[in-house]
Amino acid sequence: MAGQTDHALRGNYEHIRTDYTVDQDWAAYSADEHNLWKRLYARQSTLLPRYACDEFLDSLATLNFSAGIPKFAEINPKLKAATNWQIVAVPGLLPDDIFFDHLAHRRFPVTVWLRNPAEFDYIVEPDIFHDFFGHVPLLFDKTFADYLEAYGKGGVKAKGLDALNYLARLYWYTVEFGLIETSKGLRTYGAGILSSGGELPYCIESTKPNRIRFDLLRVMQSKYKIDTFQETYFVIKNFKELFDATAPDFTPYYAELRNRPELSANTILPIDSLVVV
Ligand code: HBI
Ligand code: FE
Repeated sequence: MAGQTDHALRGNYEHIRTDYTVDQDWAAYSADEHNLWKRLYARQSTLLPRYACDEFLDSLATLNFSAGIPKFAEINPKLKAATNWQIVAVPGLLPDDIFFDHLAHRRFPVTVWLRNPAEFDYIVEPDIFHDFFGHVPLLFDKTFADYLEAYGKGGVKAKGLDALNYLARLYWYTVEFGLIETSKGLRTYGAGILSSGGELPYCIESTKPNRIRFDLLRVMQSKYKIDTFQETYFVIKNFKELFDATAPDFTPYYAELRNRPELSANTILPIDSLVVV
């Protein structure tokens, strides 16, 4: 989930280590919280087969955390064996540079607190359901995992080049809200969608949003909405397309982007290649 401003964050940042990690106090989760997790998981599971990409579904099928809030320590050995990633417990949103540094070292920050029942359908800040259910299954996919590490390394560099806003857009339109073409039609791989009830059908079936084929600079010049369904989705052919896009050094891209106008979230350019549902 994209970073918000630092004030009034929900998490408890009192006991953070220098890298902002904390311990997951699994015993502290209440029965009600485990039950809310179960309900969230069950609701998403009814929707996933029609809208999630196979890489997500296949990975989810090998994991077993439908019964309640998972223990990070239990999933980490499996994740390490699969793609040498680890999840680290954090109190919530992190400063961009800390976040990027974790990704650059194949550590994915997962929030430890769970939303309250009134937020069953929508939450502004990433909670453990968004982070774990939405993001963790794809960390088991080698190509996607490599993309995330490359993204993190790019972010560490972007900080110095004052280009974080461009990278935040790339994260938003891929990792959070990306669509992918498959032999079965359009599917999503975006964590912000996969962990959301309403946006899963919307992103694939609604005629309202634009769906534009992925183009790196086009994505990085496009603003996004944080509190409504997306007005535009970008569509990739496969994860290798994402990984290859992050291979070059981005410095010249940032120079080019500074000469381009920022685009509103619902812009369509004549050069855009549209995907029609
Ligand atoms: N912190 N914990 C956490 N999770 C995120 O997804 C996250 C973040 N900080 C910043 C951020 N995402 C985005 O702005 C990235 O594009 C940097
Ligand atoms: Fe997220």
